[in-house]
Amino acid sequence: MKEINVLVTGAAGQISYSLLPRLISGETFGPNTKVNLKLVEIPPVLDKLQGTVLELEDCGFSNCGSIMSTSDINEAAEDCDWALLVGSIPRGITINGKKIEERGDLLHVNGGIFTDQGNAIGTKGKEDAKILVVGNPANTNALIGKSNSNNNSQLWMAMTALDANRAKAQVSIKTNRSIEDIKGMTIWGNHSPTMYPDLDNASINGKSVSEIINDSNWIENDFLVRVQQRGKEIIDARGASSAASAANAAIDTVKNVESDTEEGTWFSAAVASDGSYGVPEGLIFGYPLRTENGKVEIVQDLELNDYAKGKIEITTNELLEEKEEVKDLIA
Ligand code: NAX
Repeated sequence: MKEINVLVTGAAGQISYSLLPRLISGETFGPNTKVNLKLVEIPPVLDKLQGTVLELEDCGFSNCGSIMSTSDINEAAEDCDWALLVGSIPRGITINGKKIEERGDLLHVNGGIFTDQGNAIGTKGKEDAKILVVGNPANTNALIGKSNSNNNSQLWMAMTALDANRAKAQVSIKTNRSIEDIKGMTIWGNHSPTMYPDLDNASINGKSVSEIINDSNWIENDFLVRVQQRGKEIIDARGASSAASAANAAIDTVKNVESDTEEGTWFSAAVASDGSYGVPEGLIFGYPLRTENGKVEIVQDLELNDYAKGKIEITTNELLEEKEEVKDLIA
């Protein structure tokens, strides 16, 4: 059996509770791959993490290899093939007597985590390691991590698959078509309320979803707002942020990167811009992506009308502002 090493931070958190079993069940990396888990938590939470480890053992999955729990990112990063960076500090927590509420403070507190993680993964991870940042603010955390990794052969991504899945779910309900029929859903830009879910370029049976729906009022005022605010809708209803659906989206992203993309479609994740679609180089930006011969590439030449370009400009500007706020953390 092939073996791979998967690092997961925030391993005792609620997303990881849904995520970890699916990494070792054979579903994500296939039935012929043994998965060694390298689980990272902050020291006060290591005991709680042990409870999760006991449960993982009790699942008895035959694809489960070794399980390491540690608070040392350097130890965990050794030879990792994948790093799923879920851990982060939530808004509202008090650190050194200061309540972390402002976006700038949150960017700094979490950004600080990603300097060390980026450095550890860049120096100790495999040369072709893939990194998916889930912890918010995901795009800017990935920007900090990638720059501190000092390693251009690894692939850094931030997760927008949950937003794409949310967009597909709304389209499926609206059009009464199954999720599998909806192809090429792009989330442009930041994983934040400025993201732009693109129905012009998404399709059902080769026809544009926005043409099928043919109701710009619904698209602009219901659909867009619902997808952009879905995280809040879930927190209001559940009293906690999305967990099962976030874990599912992380699994989707790993699968999308691990196998070549079928013809006529693409998937969504944020990667470092190479200047495509006029986005400043280096920003970690939500794009349409395809995996071809094991390599992830940005889909080129999608048509964008003025409305879409305006939305993309807003989300680009937000990412530039975030970058400016953490410039001291970027290597
Ligand atoms: P939880 O608070 O349940 O878990 C986070 C865990 O991270 C905690 O156990 C904490 O101890 C740990 N942690 C904090 N600092 C760490 C560090 N330096 N190293 C390792 N672990 C550390 O949050 P959960 O609901 O699991 O959400 C995790 C993150 O995902 C949050 O930032 C959340 O905002 C983000 N999300 C991102 C989504 C996306 O689509 N990109 C959607 C879901 C989710 O909101």
